[in-house]
Amino acid sequence: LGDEHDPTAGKHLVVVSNRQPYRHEFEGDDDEVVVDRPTGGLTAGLDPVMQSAGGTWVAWGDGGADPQVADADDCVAVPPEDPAYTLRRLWLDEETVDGYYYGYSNRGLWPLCHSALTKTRFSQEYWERYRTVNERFADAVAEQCSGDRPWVWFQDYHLALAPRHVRESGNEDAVLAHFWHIPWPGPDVYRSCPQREELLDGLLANDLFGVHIDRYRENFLDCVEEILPTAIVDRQRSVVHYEGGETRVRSFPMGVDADRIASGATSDEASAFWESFAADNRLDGSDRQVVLGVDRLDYAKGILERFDALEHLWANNPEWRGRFTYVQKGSETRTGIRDYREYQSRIGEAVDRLNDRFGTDDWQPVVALTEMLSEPALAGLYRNADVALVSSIRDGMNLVAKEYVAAQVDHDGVLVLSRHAGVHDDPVFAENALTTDPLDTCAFSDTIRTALTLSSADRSRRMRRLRRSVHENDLSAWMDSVFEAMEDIGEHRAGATPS
Ligand code: GDG
Repeated sequence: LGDEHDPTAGKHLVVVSNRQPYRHEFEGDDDEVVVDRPTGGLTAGLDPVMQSAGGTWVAWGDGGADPQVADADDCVAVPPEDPAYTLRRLWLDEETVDGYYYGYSNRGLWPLCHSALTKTRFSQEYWERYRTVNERFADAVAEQCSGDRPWVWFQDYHLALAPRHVRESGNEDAVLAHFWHIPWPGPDVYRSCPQREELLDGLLANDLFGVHIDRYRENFLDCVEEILPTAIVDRQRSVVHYEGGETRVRSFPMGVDADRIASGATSDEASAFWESFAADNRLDGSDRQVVLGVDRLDYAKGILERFDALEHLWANNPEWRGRFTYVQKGSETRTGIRDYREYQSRIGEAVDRLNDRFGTDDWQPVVALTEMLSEPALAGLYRNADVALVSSIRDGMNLVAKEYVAAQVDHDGVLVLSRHAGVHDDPVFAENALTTDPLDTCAFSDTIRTALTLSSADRSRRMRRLRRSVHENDLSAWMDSVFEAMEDIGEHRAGATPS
């Protein structure tokens, strides 16, 4: 956080998220407890804040299906070697996880918010589970709320109902904030949700509701206006008055830990990873370029559309065969859901198809990398990629785009960016990345060719502007702006009701 003022100082902070920052597992014959550390993004960024502020992090114990783990204490002090805050775990059985996580959250809300209505399933059973889990989260939060005006910060779409329960369990004074990491759709899409009123009712118990960009903020206000007749929307202040409360709706474009990524990119581990990867895939010692995609294998990321564009490029421009290799770093995700299993197997088929169709004795067009990489290894991959493709059909922000930029310490890479990723709403990205529409195969393929032929001066000019912006608007600046908004709400409330 900023040097001069730390808004979290002296606050009792409760962070609530589906995933936990530290995962405790039993290993070996003597059941030694091994602790997984937070990696990347929000969890790694918030962990030091929690370590200095103290407080509690409430999360799903993930691993609770294992009876050994389920017997573990609900609360554990973390980090293990120097305990600074409490991790409160909720143990969820398999049926609950199926309904709350795979069901309502990821077959209902995820496709709804990504406007993928044909993939959206809402069942009464999913909804019941989602409600119950949200109540359990809220109870755990309420137990942890102490002191004067505690701060509670909810993360994401798994927890839309919890704020209302926390508010109603005697926490009128708590400052409740929520950050929604995925898009918020317009009313035309949102009204397809059978529980459209209940979800908004839950979220409007927050004092602050944050999304990545103004477009989602406007969509949210449009939905409230259409769906909750008793809510009053003040467009000028971007505030909703509802059920006696006031919710400020704000956009906070999330950033990445740019310094950490840049130092990862120049580390020995990054070079060692890259050297061996390049040697294994015949990328070293040649002028063959590298085009990279890094994604969870999710239909919202437009990965199949990317393969269509690559196939179009190599089919129609044979002179480009052998001149670049496409590396797909992909992590399996949500494999408990059929749509995901099918999507992931279609990606495998596309990789084989392109390699069979265009591959030669000394060139493999597509390299699929499925292992989870360490942060420095990933940064090494980003640094050495001449072009990165981000082709989301819809995406809340897309941190991969920002990480690629942060790792470009040599300023010679080009970012090809879908106009449908939240990050594209940032004018610096819109102007300095090459914009593409993943659904327009022909144009997408042309944009990839343009990226591969951009002059070195143009690459450098664009990348320098992007890097400046990614450093100025990094993860800690993002957290600062959320905490400052919470502080303002707390002060406003203190002024209104002196304690
Ligand atoms: C949601 C929203 C929003 C991937 N492979 C490895 C690895 N990763 C990391 C990347 C990046 C993260 O996964 C993916 O983040 P994204 O932002 O691209 O996407 P989602 O997972 O869908 O995240 C999204 C985000 O929330 C934040 O609000 O931007 O729109 O959908 O950080 O680095 N990390 C490591 N090894 C890998 O192999 N270490």
